[in-house]
Amino acid sequence: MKVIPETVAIIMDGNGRWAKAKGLPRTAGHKKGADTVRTVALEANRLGIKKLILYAFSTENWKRPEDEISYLCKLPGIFFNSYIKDLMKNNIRVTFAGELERFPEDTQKTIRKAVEQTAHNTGLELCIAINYGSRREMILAAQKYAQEVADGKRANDLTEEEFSSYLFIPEEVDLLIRTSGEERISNFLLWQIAYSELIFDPTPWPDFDEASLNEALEVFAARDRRFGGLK
Ligand code: V0D
Repeated sequence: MKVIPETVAIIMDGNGRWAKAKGLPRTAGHKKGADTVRTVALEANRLGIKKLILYAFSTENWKRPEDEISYLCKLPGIFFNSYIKDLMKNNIRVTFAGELERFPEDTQKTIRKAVEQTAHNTGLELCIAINYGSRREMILAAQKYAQEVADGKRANDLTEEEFSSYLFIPEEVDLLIRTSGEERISNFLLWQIAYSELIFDPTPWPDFDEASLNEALEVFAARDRRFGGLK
């Protein structure tokens, strides 16, 4: 049993609700939510977590009002201008998972630049899932595998481990946290959470902090992880 999980994923829910409760526009919730990304990434890095996967934008989010989408597309830039120094100083590496191509060219550029600038950092991997959907991820993996088979690859020996390598995110997730009280997975990491501990925290994402993360890690450490077998 790992006391500190290697891979932690978080569904960062509740930004809009947090803003509404304060009489602010939803975008204010997203901005505060981006500050929380920094806070939680620094704490995860300090604790020795290897990979933190954050669900920032789903394939469903394109249905939101245009002005909200346009603000969300600016957030990677706002985030990096504010925090690239902190990320470098703390040896944090940024990666992303999802289909970047649907974002505006300048948003894509900003994200690629952040990935490049932090590529040699050896601390926490901060993986931002944007325009990500788990079923879509599995379809793309199957298509890529099928293409390789069509090109002559042997097809009769696909293992779980090999299939994982075709996904955006190949790692098993040890702990999945969803903030703001909803108890659903919402098409996030369906393959990767096969043996995860799941924690639903009522705190809206903008109010989540170091203490909230440490509380979740305590619950994680206290649970039996039996993998469906004997201890
Ligand atoms: C809004 C709360 C950081 C959830 C967090 C494009 C939703 C703040 C990024 C980010 C978003 C993205 C890519 C990257 C580095 C940072 C981000 C989006 C939304 C949607 F390489 N926060 N953040 N991206 N929110």
